[in-house]
Order: sequence, then C-alpha cells, then structure tokens
Amino acid sequence: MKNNIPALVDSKKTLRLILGDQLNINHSWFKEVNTDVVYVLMEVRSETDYVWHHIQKVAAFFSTMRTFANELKENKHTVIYLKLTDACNLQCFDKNCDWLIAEHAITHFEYQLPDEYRVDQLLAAYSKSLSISHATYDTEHFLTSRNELGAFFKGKKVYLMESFYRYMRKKHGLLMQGTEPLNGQWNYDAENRKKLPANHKAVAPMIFTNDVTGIISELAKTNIITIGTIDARNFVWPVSRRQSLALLDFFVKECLPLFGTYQDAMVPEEWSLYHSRLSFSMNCKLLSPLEVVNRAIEEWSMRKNKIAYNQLEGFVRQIIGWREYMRGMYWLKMPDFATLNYLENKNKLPDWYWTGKTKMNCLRNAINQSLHYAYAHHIQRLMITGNFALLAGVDPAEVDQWYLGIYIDALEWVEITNTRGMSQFADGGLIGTKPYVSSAAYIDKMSHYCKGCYYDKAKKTGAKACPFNSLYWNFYSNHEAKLSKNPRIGMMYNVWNKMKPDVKAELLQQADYYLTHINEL
Ligand code: FAD
Ligand code: DLZ
Ligand code: SF4
Repeated sequence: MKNNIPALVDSKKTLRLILGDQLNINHSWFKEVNTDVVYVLMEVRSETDYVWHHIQKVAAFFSTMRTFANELKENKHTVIYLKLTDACNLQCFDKNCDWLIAEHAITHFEYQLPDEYRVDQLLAAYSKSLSISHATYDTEHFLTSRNELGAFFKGKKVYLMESFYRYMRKKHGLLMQGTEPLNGQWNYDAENRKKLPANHKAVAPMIFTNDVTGIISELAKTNIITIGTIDARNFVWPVSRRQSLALLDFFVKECLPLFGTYQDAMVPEEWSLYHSRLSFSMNCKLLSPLEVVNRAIEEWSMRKNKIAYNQLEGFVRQIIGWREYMRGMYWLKMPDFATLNYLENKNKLPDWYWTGKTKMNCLRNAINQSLHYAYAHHIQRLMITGNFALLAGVDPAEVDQWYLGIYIDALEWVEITNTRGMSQFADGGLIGTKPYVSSAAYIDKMSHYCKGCYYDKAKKTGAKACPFNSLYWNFYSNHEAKLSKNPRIGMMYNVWNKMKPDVKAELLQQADYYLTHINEL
C-alpha cells in the first residue's frame, strides 16, 4: 500500500510462455507493450530429446525462436530467453516456469494452446497445479478451432477431406462465386500430377545463407543426438518472418505456375521442384495459412495468363483443406490415434532409413535428400518411404519416430495424422480411404528413379527383381481379411485371385526373402 491506495498494478505480474512453434508476431498478445508482462521462450531438452531430430530442424527452431525473441525485445516487450546452455535452465517447460514464477514474483501465468497433445496435457496439468491464477489463449493461427472438424462430421462414419474442404471454401469465401465454386468445379486434381519431362529443368529453389554455427556448437557441447547433415554457415531454411515472406513471394511468382502440374513428380536431381517449402514457416506460425492462400490468390488474379486456375486451386486445397483437416482429425482422435495399428504391423524399420545406404534408387534418393535437406515433398514421403514401410510391415510407432524426427516441418499434429493415418493405414481408413501402396509401376510412372536402379522395375521375382513388386502382392495377400471388402481395392483382389497358385507362391517366396534380408536391400 502506498498512500492508502492498494498497489495492485505494481504487484501484478504476468508470465506468458511462448512455445517454439508459436512465433506469431501478429498475435493479439503483442499489440500493446505492457511492462507487467514478461514473455519467456526456452530451448529445452524435453523438446530436443523426445525423438532424434534432424540437426537442421533443431537449428531452424532455435534460430527462429532467437530471431523472434529479438524482434519482441526491439518492440519493447520484456523477454526472457533461456538458451539450452544456460546454467539456470532446468530443461523443461514446467520446471523453468516454476523457477521464473518464484524468481520474478509472478502472480498470473498464461500460455497459448499448444498444437501437440503431449505439451497440451503437460501445460494443462501444470497450470492447474499452480497457486497463482492462469489463462489460456488461442494461437490465432488456424482457420478452424480444435473441435470444428469434429462438429462438422458429428454423427458421420466417414471423414471425407473433400467435404470438409468444400465447407472451408464456403465458410471463408475462398475461390467462390456466391455459393458456387469459382470456375464451376471444386477440385481440379485430375488436371494435375504429371511426370517431369526428361529435358525439363525446374526452377532453382530459393535458399538462404543463415549462419547457425553458434547453435550447432551449443548442440555439440550439450551432446544432443541429432540425425542428418547441415551446412551451418549457409543454412538454407527461412528463420524469420521476413525470410518466410520472401520465400512466399518467390513461390507464388516462380513455382505456383507449375505447382499442381508437377506436384507428384519425383526426380533424383531436384529436391523441391515447384513445391513451396512453406510448411516450416507456417507450422511455427511465422506465416498464417490465410495470408499464404490470399497471397497465392492475389498473384493468380494479377497473372491469370501465366497461372492456370488448377494450379491455384490445388495449392489452396493443400492448406485450407488438408492442413486444417489433419489438425481437426488430430484433436478429434487423440490420444487413441497414437496407438492405432489396424494392420498389426510389428517389423523393425530397416537400418538404412537412418543412413540412406540401400541399392533401391528411389529410397536411396528420397532418404539421402531428407538427411541432406530435412525435406522431402509429399509424394516422396507418401509413395517412397511411406509406401515401403507399409509394404515391409513396419510397426507404425517406428515409422512415426522417423517422420517426427527427420523433417523440418515435423510436429506431431500434422506428422502423426499423415504418417499413421494417411500413409500407414494404421487408423483402418479414417484419413485415407485405402492404403497408399504401389509396385514399381507407379514409381516409374511418376519419377526418374527406376532408370539406373540396381533393381529391375519390370521383374517381380528372381535376381534383381524390384522389391516393391513382390512386397506389393505380399501386402494384399497378408491383409486380405481386412482389405478385400474395401470397394476402392476390391479390384486388386480380382487380379490376385486370378493368378495361378505357383505364380502367387513365387511372389510370396520372393517377398519373404526380401523381408528376411531387409537390411541388405
Ligand atoms: P507444398 O507441396 O508446397 O504444399 C503447400 C502446403 O500445403 C504445405 O506447406 C502444407 O502446409 C500443406 N499440406 C500439403 N499437404 C499436406 C498434408 N498432407 N497435410 C497437411 N498439410 C499439407 N506436413 C507437415 O507440415 N509436417 C509433417 O510432419 C508432415 N509429415 C508427413 C508425413 C508423411 C508420411 C506424409 C505423407 C506427409 C507429411 N506431411 C507433413 C504433409 C506434406 O508432405 C508436407 O506438408 C509437405 O511436403 C511440406 O512441403 P511444402 O511446404 O513444400 O508443401
Ligand atoms: C521442435 C522443437 C524443438 C526441437 N525444440 C524446442 C525447444 O527447445 N523449445 C520450444 O519451445 N519448442 C521447441 N520445439 C517445438 C516444440 O516441440 C513445440 O512447440 C511443441 O511441441 C508444441 O507443439
Ligand atoms: Fe525403386 Fe524398384 Fe524403381 Fe528401383 S526399380 S527405383 S527399387 S521402384
């Protein structure tokens, strides 16, 4: 009490926790500078160690968090930044918050809703245990709330992305003409997805030359286990909103005109083709999904003669459709989703997923590229690494660990729904209505990998037969009871059932040989 007036303002101090994927400078938290508010960002071992992350992923998160903290400080906010190497760092969110609350006489605690179930549970329990008051905020990033997809599909047995996407288009008035889809059609996928012509040179990706050598030596000092490689003096990923906006600009100008056409194409020489590589920037909220989509629409409307509508629609669908759908499915189905294993797969992930040392050209390229750039595009993830893991009957928990670690954009809400759901069919068809498996024929149709491969794409059995071919039929044979009634794959069983018994036996024997020698492939 000073002069009989209660010193309420002086004594009230709020701690606001900002997680590494909550770097949204446009959040309402930052609209005003309030000296009673202390922001904290922390590099912690609970986040660096829950999986073996790619070294570029850790570097990208730390570098982006540091840049963001500096930006807040420049805007006159009070910020505490705990580095991994700080002696006072207790290495997890709750212990560090406890210490900060005591140290700074904090009277109120706030955080934004985490995107990962694990951290959400931790912070909910933590804040309840506090003797001071607390509040939670939305991240103000997504176009949907956590429960919106659940409400949309309430009472339904199937969760079709396409219906959700149409709802999103209508709700946000995106690519609409009144109540009808612009140009008369909702989805132009049929016009997309071509193989890259042999002589086609894709645009060179926009890369950055960030210096993250300091972070890398701190990671070495603290013995953090990482995977993959990095050029720490010329780190290629965007680590600020400014760089992310530059990448967005580059994408809409240089890549959008061919985005849809070559969305599924794969070639050994190119690592990103016409993809945006904006997933990291969006997932840590440097960019909002709505601004990305609006920027693409703006560019298309200025250059309709250069950017066909199907390219734009395909891109918008990935973001307001697939991305929001995966997040909605995550919150609808967690925590059970993380234990689903519909096909009861139990095998180990082949060792060469961690090294890229396999004679299979498609896998060698996709894995080495991932180790080199912490990036592979969707079809490389789904139809090369994911396809093989499913054909090889790998335990989805092992597959999840790999995807959660290796990619720059990997956060559980979008990783597990894509991996366990779409790619490994461990949810029995909640997300993907059929398993995404293929023989060499699809890979050869969409890529330049098969030419020059040690294995023969045309051979199903015998020396140098492409492993995908026998494993493909082995997969259908193994899971006949669970899959043959699926109308989307019944046709495959017609083919399988028409094969002569000796042909079937030979295929299964070949698959069995490959499965028992999987680390030598
Ligand atoms: P682009 O091809 O340029 O697409 C534009 C944007 O659309 C992406 O940035 C992304 O935000 C969104 N998008 C496209 N497809 C999907 C999808 N299936 N789910 C959600 N958003 C999508 N994406 C992640 O962000 N994090 C992950 O951890 C992740 N793990 C995956 C694991 C597997 C097995 C598979 C098959 C896919 C995974 N994806 C993941 C989805 C997709 O592969 C990536 O979003 C995309 O490759 C990122 O590269 P990009 O930014 O160049 O995408
Ligand atoms: C991915 C990641 C890593 C590697 N390290 C940190 C960290 O040290 N501190 C932090 O706040 N966030 C990190 N992240 C991102 C988090 O894993 C993510 O913010 C939460 O899991 C919530 O989605
Ligand atoms: Fe992959 Fe088989 Fe083609 Fe080789 S032949 S690149 S293993 S699909």
